[in-house]
Amino acid sequence: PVAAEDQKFCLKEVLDTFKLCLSENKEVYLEHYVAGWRGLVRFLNSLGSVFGFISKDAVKKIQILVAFLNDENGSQYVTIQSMVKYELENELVDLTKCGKYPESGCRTLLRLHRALRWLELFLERLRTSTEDSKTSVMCAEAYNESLAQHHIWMIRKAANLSFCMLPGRPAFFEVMNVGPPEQVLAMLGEAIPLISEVYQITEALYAQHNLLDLP
Ligand code: 1Q0
Repeated sequence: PVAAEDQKFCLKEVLDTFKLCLSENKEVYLEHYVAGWRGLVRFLNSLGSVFGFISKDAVKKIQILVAFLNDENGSQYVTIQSMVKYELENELVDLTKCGKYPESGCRTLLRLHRALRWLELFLERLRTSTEDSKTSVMCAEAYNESLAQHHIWMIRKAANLSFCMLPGRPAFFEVMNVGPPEQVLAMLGEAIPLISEVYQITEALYAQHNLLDLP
């Protein structure tokens, strides 16, 4: 059998997964959130092994969250909201410095949450780009505006180096596997507001509970 990470990427599938993330009362389902990231990792893997250090970290974080979901307390992890409530009430989060819970659901999800902001910024640049725009520049700008602020110098350096290896815009659109560029742009127009809403809801939740700087 082919591992999920090796299946051919299709942007539409990832979009559909992020659509499933939001419940009626605007809670975020962890299962679908994680599935969305799995799809993105699949895309990243199809771009080549230079991005291996990025996808490895993402996979590790996905696995930590999936383990919580499959654990006996899995029902507490159905939504990000219930996870935050459960972990805080049971003091399962290191709030100020690393201690007993270096891999809490809250701190692990925060890393992916910050990366989601990068994704939103990057996709917005892609959507408004022109034929001669450089994916590497768009990616670096989005990164430096968001995720980079949370990374140590060495990671920033490695990340910015790897961006130079991104395929150009036409090849990039090709890998998305959506169809001609017009369709890619339309799909992005649909995806970005969704991703943005999931981001905003999580951001507000984390801000409300003072969790935006978890070590
Ligand atoms: C397309 C190029 C992808 C560029 C991804 C930008 C993010 C760069 C991040 C590089 C850092 C990775 C190394 C590990 C960092 C960790 O130290 C850090 C913090 O965790 P911790 O435990 O040390 O406190 N981890 C993170 O910040 C998490 C980073 C997760 C990044 C997940 C990126 C998944 C990539 C997806 C590709 C999407 C392509 C978009 C186009 C598709 C259209 C929908």
